[in-house]
Amino acid sequence: MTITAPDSSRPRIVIARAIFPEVIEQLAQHFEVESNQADTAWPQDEFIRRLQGKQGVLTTGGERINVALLAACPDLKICANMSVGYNNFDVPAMTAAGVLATNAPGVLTETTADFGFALMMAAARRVTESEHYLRAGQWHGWRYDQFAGVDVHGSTLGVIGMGRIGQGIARRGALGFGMNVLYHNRNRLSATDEAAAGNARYVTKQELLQTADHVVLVLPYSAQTRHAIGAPELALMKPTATLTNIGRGGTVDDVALAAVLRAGRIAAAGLDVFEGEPKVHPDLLVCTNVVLTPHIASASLPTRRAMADLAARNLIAHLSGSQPPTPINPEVLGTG
Ligand code: 8YV
Repeated sequence: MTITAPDSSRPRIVIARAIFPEVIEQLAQHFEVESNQADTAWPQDEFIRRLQGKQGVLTTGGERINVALLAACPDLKICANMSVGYNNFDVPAMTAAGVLATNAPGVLTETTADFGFALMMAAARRVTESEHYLRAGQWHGWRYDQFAGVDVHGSTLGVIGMGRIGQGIARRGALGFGMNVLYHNRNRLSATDEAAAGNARYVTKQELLQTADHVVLVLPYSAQTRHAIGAPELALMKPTATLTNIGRGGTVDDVALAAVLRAGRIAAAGLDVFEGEPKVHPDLLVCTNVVLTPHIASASLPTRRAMADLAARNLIAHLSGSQPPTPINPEVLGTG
């Protein structure tokens, strides 16, 4: 839908998915806006067609910006992701084409860390499994070991992927639940950041997997992190441990995970992201000891609004020649 009468002097942008009407109104004050408020997923060829002749696009994290799209859309100057993850962007190709990539870091950290903690606790204490049992009318009385789970307080938390969100989870664990915090990351944090993250201790991935009672993954997806947790890694975990993933689908081998869950080789898992989502592997769907949520870790209304606002600020700044707040490839700035 076109929001305003076309005015060829204003930059033209596409909003790839439904977002807050107030944010669209704000963007329409600056741009000719074509917006997918119907929210039906555009196939890639239609997405490309709609981006032709446009200078900007607001993406939500799922739309692919690749070499073919960039070649077909030479007017494009900026792709603003309304997400912190940006594995939907081919950043080197965007840089080569002089197209700015921006994401939405910071504004979703605490909300996403809250959810990671909730998912971990739900897995450890069997919250959804026991609720399904109750709703199915199967609850006929108390029993000493009914839905007995594993403790969170005082246990060892292992965070793999210690960016802002990972550090937020570590803080929650240490300060709120007296957890001993281990982490593994591409780079070791500074001593100050380790102290702020609950005196987190940097360990190898192997030590973390062997020692942690609750492993939480907050990894971005890349060729390097694909199946970072597969059968060999799962085999290292304690039989009483839980695994929670709020990073990206594909960092865990879902088939291998379903196999260890079914076998009771680990206690439970909590997954907000999946390989090939929104499809979820059928082996996971039949496991009772996994909590499954539809990629909602950042989904509080104020946070989603802040993410959309930040994407809009990036579009407005870049297309009006000012400094965008959160560039991914700042080397593009000043070259056009
Ligand atoms: C988004 C996310 O909602 O920011 C991210 O990286 O995973 C979520 O907060 C998601 O990317 C939307 O596709």
